[in-house]
Amino acid sequence: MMKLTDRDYMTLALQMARATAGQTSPNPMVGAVVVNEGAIVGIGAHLKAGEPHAEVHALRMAGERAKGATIYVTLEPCSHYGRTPPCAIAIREAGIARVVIAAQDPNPLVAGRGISMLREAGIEVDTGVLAAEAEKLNEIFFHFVQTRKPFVTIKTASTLDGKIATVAGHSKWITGKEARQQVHKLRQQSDAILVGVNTVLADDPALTARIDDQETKRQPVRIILDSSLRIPPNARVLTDRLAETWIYTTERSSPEKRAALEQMGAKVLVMEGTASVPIGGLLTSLGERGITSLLVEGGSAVNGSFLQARAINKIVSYFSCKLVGGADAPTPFGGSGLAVMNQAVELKGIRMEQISPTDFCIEGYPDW
Ligand code: AOF
Ligand code: ZN
Repeated sequence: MMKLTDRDYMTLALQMARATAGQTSPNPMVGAVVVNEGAIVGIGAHLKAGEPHAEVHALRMAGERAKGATIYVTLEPCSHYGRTPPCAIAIREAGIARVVIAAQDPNPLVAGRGISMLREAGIEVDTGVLAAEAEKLNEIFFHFVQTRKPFVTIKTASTLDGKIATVAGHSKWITGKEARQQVHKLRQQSDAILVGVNTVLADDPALTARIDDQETKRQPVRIILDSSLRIPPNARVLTDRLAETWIYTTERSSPEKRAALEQMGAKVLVMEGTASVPIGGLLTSLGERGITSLLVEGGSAVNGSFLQARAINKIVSYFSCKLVGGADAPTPFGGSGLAVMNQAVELKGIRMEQISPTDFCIEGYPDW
């Protein structure tokens, strides 16, 4: 049989980690593989926050065969007592001889301590195998654990001529079924999803994650920006009870309306000393409430304010090859815009995919 390399085993560990997308927040996705004399004797993934870490599942499966074995882990084994005891100790106690790690854990509680604990125990440690892949996989966790603010993804869907609706305000549908299905997967993998009240007034969206028309088990929190509380009481996000709804408002809104909305089960958060909800303060508040990822679905004004605040980590843009024209038809990013092209925000790490015969997706990371 062909001998597998460190990269091959790490690829397997990364695949298991990737398969848990949308179920581990606020924890990272992590996979582990235990190999003894060329045989895989244990595999595991971290399935859910509060449950055992990937290494523990893999070591339990390996049992006695972990002695003298190599463990491949996509993230540095932890060194702290969190909801579970340190994986570095579990690895030492299991008699593992060598640990191969993809990425270092940026969690300030770990940050290299897991690696030094293992080395102090006389275990051989190699790091950096497929590190870039492992860091990209956990881009949300890496961002949140270092900033305590959610990783912000702006999703847009426009016609080839850059419109998100017609001049008459029609927007159903710009992209086809395949692209819309991808968006539901994005929603399902986000802790929260955000729109402005204008989108609620115009479309009355449910803002839930649906796969094959079925609401998924885990639903993102629905965040509405509504500085004067114009949201109508019969809006779906208030009446359907399919997910939590948090409304960010300002002192301009009436206390009676706030009370009525809370009565309906919504959470109303009032930002003080400001006429509109400030994006920086919003992100701090969401981070404090444990939201690690935020999917912004616009419209134009809301997206424009995230752009103005330079508060975008990733853009996922769908384009459908059709034209609607119209000088007044809205585009994905409103606001005052830039005057000079050489000030444009460029994206890096671009990925492009054709989703269907007519639809494309381009994603990238603003280089602020
Ligand atoms: C690992 N393996 O599979 C995961 C790790 O609250 P706890 O005890 O689950 O700890 C969560 C932290 O542990 C998390 O923030 C991250 O630093 C690390 N996650 N570490 O060794 C794993 N999921
Ligand atoms: Zn751990």
